Amino acid sequence: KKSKAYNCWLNYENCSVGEYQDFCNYIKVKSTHPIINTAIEELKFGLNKLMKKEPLILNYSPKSSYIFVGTLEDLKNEKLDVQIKNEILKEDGFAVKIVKEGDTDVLAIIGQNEKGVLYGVFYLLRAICSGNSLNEIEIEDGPYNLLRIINHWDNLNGEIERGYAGQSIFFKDNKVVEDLSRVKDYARLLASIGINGVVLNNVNVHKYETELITDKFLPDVSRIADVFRLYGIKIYLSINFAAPVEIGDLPTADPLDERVKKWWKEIVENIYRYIPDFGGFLVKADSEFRPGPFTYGRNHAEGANMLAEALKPHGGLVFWRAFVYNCMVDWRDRTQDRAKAAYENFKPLDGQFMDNVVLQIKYGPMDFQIREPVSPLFGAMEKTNVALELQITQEYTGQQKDLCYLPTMWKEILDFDTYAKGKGSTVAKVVNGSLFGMKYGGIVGVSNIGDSKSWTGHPLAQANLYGFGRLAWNPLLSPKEIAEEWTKLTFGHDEQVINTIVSMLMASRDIYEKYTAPLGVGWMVNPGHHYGPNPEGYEYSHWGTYHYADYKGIGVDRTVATGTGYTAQYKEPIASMYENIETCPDELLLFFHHVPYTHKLKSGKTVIQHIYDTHFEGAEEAKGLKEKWLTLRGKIDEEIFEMVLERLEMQIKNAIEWRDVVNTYFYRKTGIRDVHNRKIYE
Ligand code: GCW
Repeated sequence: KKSKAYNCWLNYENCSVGEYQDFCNYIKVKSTHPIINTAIEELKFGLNKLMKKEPLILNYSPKSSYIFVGTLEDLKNEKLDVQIKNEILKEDGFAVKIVKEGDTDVLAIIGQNEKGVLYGVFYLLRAICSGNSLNEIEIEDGPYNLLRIINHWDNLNGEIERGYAGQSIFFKDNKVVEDLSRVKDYARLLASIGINGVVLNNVNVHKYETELITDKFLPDVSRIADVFRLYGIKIYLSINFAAPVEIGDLPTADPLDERVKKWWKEIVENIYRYIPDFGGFLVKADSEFRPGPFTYGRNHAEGANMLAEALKPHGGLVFWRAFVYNCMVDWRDRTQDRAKAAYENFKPLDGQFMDNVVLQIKYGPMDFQIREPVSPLFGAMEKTNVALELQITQEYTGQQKDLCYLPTMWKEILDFDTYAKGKGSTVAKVVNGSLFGMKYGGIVGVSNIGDSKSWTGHPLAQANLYGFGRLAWNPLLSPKEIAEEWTKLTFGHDEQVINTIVSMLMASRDIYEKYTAPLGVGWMVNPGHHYGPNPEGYEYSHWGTYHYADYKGIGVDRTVATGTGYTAQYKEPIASMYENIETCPDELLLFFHHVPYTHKLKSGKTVIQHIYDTHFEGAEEAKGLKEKWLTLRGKIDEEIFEMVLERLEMQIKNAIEWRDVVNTYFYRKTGIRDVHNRKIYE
């Protein structure tokens, strides 16, 4: 039996059809398109749960009110006076309107295409379950981003790199799983939040995974594609750049070699025989020991374009990752700065990528830390399609043991002004292609799901997947309204439940940041698995991730004046804001500057006192999360309650560990006491 946690925000349990009742007895639909069938199936399922009665599906107009479901095209044969203005004209858009047919009121769900219809259905169900009144139901809505994609770091043996919620739902024992019913349930969840693409396998493409693009696996991969297709989701595969050598019989994978080009063309043609709407490839090249064009003295545009050429005739895309840096740095060499790498590698190539290449850029210049500045590459690539890569899985943000609601962070990133074309050049506008008039753009998130009961391990981490989809659809939404929406859909309408959970979610990122990483310092984690404190875990390593704490000071000088010069990668006035210690925001101070512990922050506190205070506060606030949660006992599903409680307890332990390790570390470094004389181990 599936637990309640399994149904996530699609449980339709805590609400009723209310004032929508009159419309809900009949559904009229004429199209038999597979995705419209899915939309009808979902509408029927949802309404049945809400009304405790199945609506009737008709292909003609009944005498009483009904719901009409169809595309703009389908509408042409109807006598419904639906006035549509703008938004719906966007690909995947939809409108919901209340219109008349003679004397009959009709609730019309109209999609720009079939996917739009499906999104319109999910919108209606969401609106009903959020308790939105009929007066407010009318909408014309279209996605802000064309590409709304989830990346899975799943391996064929079932393991998930950086997965904290069980094993892969796609793969097991080096095969695609037989029973794909869970994949269908996943597709439902994704479609309900507007996701339209999924990369099935890890960007680190190992031995077996290299063969996913061959006859050996394609029959099974296409079974997965069949499931997703019904929900309007395209599948993509991560590829191994050295595949022509590793699984072909070529002596080289040089992207300019004719044999290599031909090899990839044939591979691609074969894929499209199995999967006619295949999305394309995701590539991690020349990064963390993965092969790439550098081996052959070629640049990344040459590498990406070779694949793009093979995919182009079929309408496929290449997502090419910008996560390219030297991971064999000598820590003694202070001129080296990992933060500069993506920009240095890709900025010179702007304008050289084919128009079906999308450069996939991690949000920050380092690697998914709880606090980083936004990558200066956004806004710097003016002639290249770009996508923003976010990490929904909580590698560095608590690993789904600690609560960390990420939309608050993501919103800051999306709102960040690059000034690429003057004020208002936000990351949101860069990545949806509108700022520079690019053809493709979007938002990509690394998945946080696995085969655990609740999908996400921590049931409240479902809010991150939900929030990711909602922001990819519409970056103008606020993290708070997303949290409220998710909480209502998941837990119902009890005011206390909503207020408590929303306040926990909204505070969680700050709390996590407080007890882990002060002032923009990252990487004080245990090497390898990346959970728990280890202030010097990466300090003398080759990965290029340092904070340079000594007894006098801490932070990385990335200024032009005296440091690595990273700040120059930003446009003005951002470059100067970070360069100048007076204007650099406190929360990123140590990312940009090396300062003595007695340096006064804008808050008036010294750096050392800030470190102590935030660590004591963070650990207390972690305890507070549990206190809050305890007030909900009996008000929400018992099993979910216990699952969350168990994790909040782990979080408290973790927070205390962080507090004491970090405080002691800096006390020993500085010999400076906490002004409040709290317990710091010596
Ligand atoms: O953050 C690092 C992770 C790796 C990951 C890599 C990447 C998939 O620790 O596990 O590899 O980033 O994004 O390629």
